[in-house]
Amino acid sequence: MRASPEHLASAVDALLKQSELSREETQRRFEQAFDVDRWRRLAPFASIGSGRWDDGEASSISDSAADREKRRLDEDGYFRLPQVFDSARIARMRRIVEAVRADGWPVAFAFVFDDFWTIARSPRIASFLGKALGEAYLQNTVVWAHWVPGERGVAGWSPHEDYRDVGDTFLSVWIPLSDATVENGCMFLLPGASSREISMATEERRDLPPTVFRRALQDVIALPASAGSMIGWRGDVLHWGGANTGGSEPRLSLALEFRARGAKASRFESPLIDPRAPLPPFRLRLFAIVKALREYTKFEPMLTRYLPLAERIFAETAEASLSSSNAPRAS
Ligand SMILES: O=C(O)CCC(=O)C(=O)O
Repeated sequence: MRASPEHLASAVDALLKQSELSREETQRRFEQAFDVDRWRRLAPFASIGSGRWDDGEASSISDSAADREKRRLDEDGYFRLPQVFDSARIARMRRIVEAVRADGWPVAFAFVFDDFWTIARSPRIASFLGKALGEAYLQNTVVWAHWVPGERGVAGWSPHEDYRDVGDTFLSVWIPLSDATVENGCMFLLPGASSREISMATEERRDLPPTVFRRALQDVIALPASAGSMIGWRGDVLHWGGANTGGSEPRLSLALEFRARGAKASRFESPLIDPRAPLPPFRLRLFAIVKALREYTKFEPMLTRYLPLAERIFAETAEASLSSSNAPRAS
């Protein structure tokens, strides 16, 4: 006899529930999460709260590449900038992610370290983001780090849009810390009008006309990107992390989001932070990490085991999201 999809789904839910951290483990990790010195010992080569946020021109985007990619963003809703970041910096960030993972944390906890907040603050990156969103742009506090194991069949996040109807007031930025290839699950997207058509049909659970379906398949863009590149997309572009087709290297990456100043941001994005101001305080970093963790079990069900921990940290740090000094409030 074959199990029905409903049976399988509830069996998976039960297994995920069983894999939740024990109360003792949750308590231990809760205490460790707030122990800044412990994080520093975990990655002694990285800083937390160094107060230094301008890393000069440790990133490079030529004027011609910036112009070309701005045009692509305007026409197709995405951009791809190869080899933007200094390789030593990317290697250090990769080591942070590895250390965090080896210590049993979801890799997004790498965002307790300064590097993950300074990476998009160099003058070159700021200039590109300014072109894309207007000079006075802000960062929201939706951040994430990805580790897609180097095993056939494992995939990144399933197809989704980040925010619909936000036009050019929103930009997602995605930075690979290891080479993201077609074999190990690089990003894919569907640019332009096809994106909207497919998303609407999926949401309304309606069939797609075969012509639309075929055209969409042909329109898909693969975005292989070597470590230290920077790619990104507008809020209404359908995108997803590909499936590993046999690559043995894990795919490591991080994601940040930016907003035009004055844009109406969602509650989830709040608080917005000013990338020209000092780096977010430690508690706000923890808040951002667990805010995302609570939400992203929909893409990474294995995170469910950390939910009780995320809820406790979220409750403990919620006040940090209100008192963030440089935060213009989201509506
Ligand atoms: O890295 C992935 O698999 C998905 C990333 C993504 O979709 C996002 O950051 O919005």
